[in-house]
Amino acid sequence: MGKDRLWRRLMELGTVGAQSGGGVTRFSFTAEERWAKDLVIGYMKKAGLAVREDAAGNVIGRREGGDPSAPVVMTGSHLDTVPQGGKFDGALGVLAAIEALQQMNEAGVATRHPIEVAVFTDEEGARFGFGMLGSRAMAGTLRAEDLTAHRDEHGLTIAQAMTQAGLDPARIGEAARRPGEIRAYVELHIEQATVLERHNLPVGVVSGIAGPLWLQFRLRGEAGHAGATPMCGRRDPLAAAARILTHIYDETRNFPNAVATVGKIHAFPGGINVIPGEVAFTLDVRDIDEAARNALESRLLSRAEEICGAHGIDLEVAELQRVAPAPCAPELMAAIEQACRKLGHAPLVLPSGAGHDGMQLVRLCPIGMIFVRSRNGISHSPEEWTSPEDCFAGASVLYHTLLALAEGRA
Ligand code: HGY
Ligand code: MN
Ligand code: MN
Repeated sequence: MGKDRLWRRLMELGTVGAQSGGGVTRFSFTAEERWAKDLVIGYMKKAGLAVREDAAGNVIGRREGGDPSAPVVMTGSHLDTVPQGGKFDGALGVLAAIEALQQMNEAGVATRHPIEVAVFTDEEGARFGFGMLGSRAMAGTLRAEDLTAHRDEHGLTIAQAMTQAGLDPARIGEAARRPGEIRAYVELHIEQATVLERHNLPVGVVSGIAGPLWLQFRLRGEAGHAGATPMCGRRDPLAAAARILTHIYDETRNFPNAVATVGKIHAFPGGINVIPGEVAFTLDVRDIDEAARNALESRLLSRAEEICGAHGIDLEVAELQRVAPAPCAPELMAAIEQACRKLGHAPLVLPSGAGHDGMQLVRLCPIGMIFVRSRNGISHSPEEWTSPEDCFAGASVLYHTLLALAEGRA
C-alpha cells in the first residue's frame, strides 16, 4: 500500500476549496466540487480504473473482475464538504479506495467480482439542506420533488444547480442501480468522535449508522421598535425561540443515545434596534434507535407549540430530511474484523453518530463501514485531523476487506 501516495493525494485534494481560516468548503455542483472530482478522476485513471459519471453526477471508477456476471463490490465516499470543513471527511474514503485498487492493479491481483469506487454527489446536504443526493439516486430512493423542494441561499433549486453543472435532472433516474447488481458496499471514514482515541486504537468496525432527522422551524411574530415597544405585549419570536432551544437541549438529555443540534439560526429583518418579526432555525436530531428519535421529536414539537401559543407566535415546522438508522451487515462486519486481525488491530465495534451514504445503499445491498481515529474526535472543522499512520491503517483494512469480498471469500 502506498502510504506516501495516499497522504500526498489527501493533502493535494485538501487544497481544493481551501479557505483562509484553514477549513475546506466544497458545496455540491460548485466549481470547487467539480475541481475536486476532476482531480480524483485523474487519480482513478492513474490507478487503471475505467471512469464514468452517472446521471446524478456520481463519479464511478471500475476495476473489472474475472466473472463479468458477478455483482459489484462497491466502496467510496464523498468529496463535498460542510462549510469550513476538514480535509478527511469523505476524501479519505475516496482516496483510500482508489489506492487499494491501484495496489491490486500494480500487484496484478485477479478477483472474481468487479470493484467500483463511487464518489457520491452531495452527501453533506450543506448547500440545499437535503443530503445524500447521489446515493439516493443510485439506490432509487430519490423523488422528483426532492430536486425542486430545496433551495440554496441564492434561491437555486437542486435541479437548477444540476442544470448549471451540465446535468439533466430529468434523467437522474438513470443513476439507479438494480437490486442484485451490487454485492456489498464498504466505506472507510473518519470516526468524527473519540471512541477509538479513548481506546487508543487506529481503526474500528461500525455496527450501525444513526438516522438524521432535519427540521426547519419558522416562528412569526411582530416586528417593532426596540426602544419604544414595552416588553409586555411584544410578540417577539426570538423570546419564544430561546425557550424552545432551552427545552431542546434539556429534553434531549432524557434520551441517552440521542443528539440534537441547532446549527443555523436567523432573526429577520436583523436590525440591532428592531424586534425581529420572524426567526428561523434548523434542528438536526439523531438516534441509533428510530423509535427513541421519533419520541424525542414529538416531545420537542408539542412543547414548541405550547411555547408559541403562550407567546402569540405562529409556528411552522418543515421536514427537510428524515433518514432511518441503518444497521451494518454482520457478514461484512466479520470480514472487516478479519482484516483488522490480519493487520494486528483489535477489532473494536462501534456505532456511527454521523450519517453516511451507506444509509441509502442499504436498500440495494449489505453495507459495512470502517472507521479510523479522529484526533480529539473533531470533525466538520478545520481542526479535523487523522494521522498518516491511521489513514494508512484504515486503507489497509479496506484493501483486505475488498479483496476478500471480490475474491468471493467473504
Ligand atoms: O451530517 C452528517 O452526519 C454527515 O456528515 N453528512
Ligand atoms: Mn460530514
Ligand atoms: Mn462524511
